[in-house]
Amino acid sequence: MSVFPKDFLWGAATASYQVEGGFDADGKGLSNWDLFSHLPGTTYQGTNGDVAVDHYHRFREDVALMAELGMQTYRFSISWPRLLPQGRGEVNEAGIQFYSDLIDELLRHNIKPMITLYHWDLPQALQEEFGGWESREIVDAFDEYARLCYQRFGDRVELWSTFNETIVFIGMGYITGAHPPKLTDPKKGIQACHHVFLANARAVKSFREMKINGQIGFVNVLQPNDPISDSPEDRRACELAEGIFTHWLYDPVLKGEYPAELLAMAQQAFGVPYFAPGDEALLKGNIVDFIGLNYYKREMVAHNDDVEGYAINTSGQKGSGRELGFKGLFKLVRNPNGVYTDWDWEVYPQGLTDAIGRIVKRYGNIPIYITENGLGAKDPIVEGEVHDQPRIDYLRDHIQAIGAAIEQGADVRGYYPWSFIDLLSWLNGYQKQYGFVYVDHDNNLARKKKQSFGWYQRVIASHGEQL
Ligand code: BGP
Repeated sequence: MSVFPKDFLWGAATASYQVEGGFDADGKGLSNWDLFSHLPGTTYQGTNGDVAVDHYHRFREDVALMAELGMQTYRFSISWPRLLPQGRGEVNEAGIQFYSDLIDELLRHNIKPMITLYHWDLPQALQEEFGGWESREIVDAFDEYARLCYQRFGDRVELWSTFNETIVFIGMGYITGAHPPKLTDPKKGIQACHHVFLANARAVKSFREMKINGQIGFVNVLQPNDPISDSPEDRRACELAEGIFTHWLYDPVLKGEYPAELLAMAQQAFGVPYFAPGDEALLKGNIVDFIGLNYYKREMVAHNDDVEGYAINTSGQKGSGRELGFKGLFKLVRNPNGVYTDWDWEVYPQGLTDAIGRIVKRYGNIPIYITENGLGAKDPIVEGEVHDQPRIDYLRDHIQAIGAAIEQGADVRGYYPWSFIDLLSWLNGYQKQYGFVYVDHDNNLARKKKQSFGWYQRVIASHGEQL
């Protein structure tokens, strides 16, 4: 008998900027990514999402493929500037219509939508007006946008999440500078992150005030960190990494407060986060209903007296990146016994079971959705067929790891592999493929089912028994 609960949902995920295209279609405003990706040297070979895989114009064909795959749920994000070209104020009805049609099409095929409100494409107008996440004004603007979405789609959509992976858009936007707004300013980053938590809390509050019939959650990176040795220095470094990468991002949305020791460290070193009157109560009073976990890899951690900075492998040439280090705090190091992808990500399914266990231990038995998980690879085409056996192996092992977590008592309610279709990888172009569906960029973006498509179809049909 299947270890997956009867109403466990099988799905897949995407995000607006990575699939939609139509960057200026039908009144859409520009996002921060529409500009950033056109700056020289920011993305792999200058790739961008202007056209992406044209899901904006082909969503009916894509939903038909989702239905054929047997998907029971689909996680996608809404492009904020498609609905509100200036970030607030005037509504673009054509943008509303697109998502409304997409939702109807999904429901017609019995596919439950899961909406992500913010998957990194900020209206550029708000970046220019007040510095985007750096300003407290963003909290009102986000709430206005969230309310608009609840009002227009809340009658048909039950599963919502406010943010995707705050550590990435804040960490890379404000600390490493690899995402917009391209800053390396931890002080601004920590305060911007605080505004994200406030915006989340306000949007959760509005969701409840408007009595939307559903659940609202927050999606985080799930990255288990393990010390490279048993030495007290490495263990301490690992605790710090776990604190910064995990507790800093999860505590405010699941406990309504920051981890105390780290909060004191940040306020001493940078004088932030600054709390205005009411912030504490807002965070405390608006805990999310579920947590979404995006799992790709674990990291090994060592104490660090020398390394500062890092280099990202965006080419898929093994070993071309350099692991992240914060001098005096910790560094990420390669596991000598580890198996790595071509982008130098460790493949470690056991880490998913372990990390879910750690979440349950710290936050209790909260509802969990695995909102992303997948293998980025260059899939070979052999005699016209897209062969992606390594992806099948990766997903099978991770589904088993979820099964193990469920057997240990975790309340995991659904699985959304990344991604439904090959799409734009933010910094790695179209060469880093994740999908069940291949897109032929040399043939009018024609869709083609991969080997993994038939495999996942059987997984869903057997409710996870036929792996
Ligand atoms: C997550 C993002 C996704 C997706 C995925 C794969 O961090 O939420 O949007 O891009 O990672 O990452 P990448 O495309 O860098 O391989």
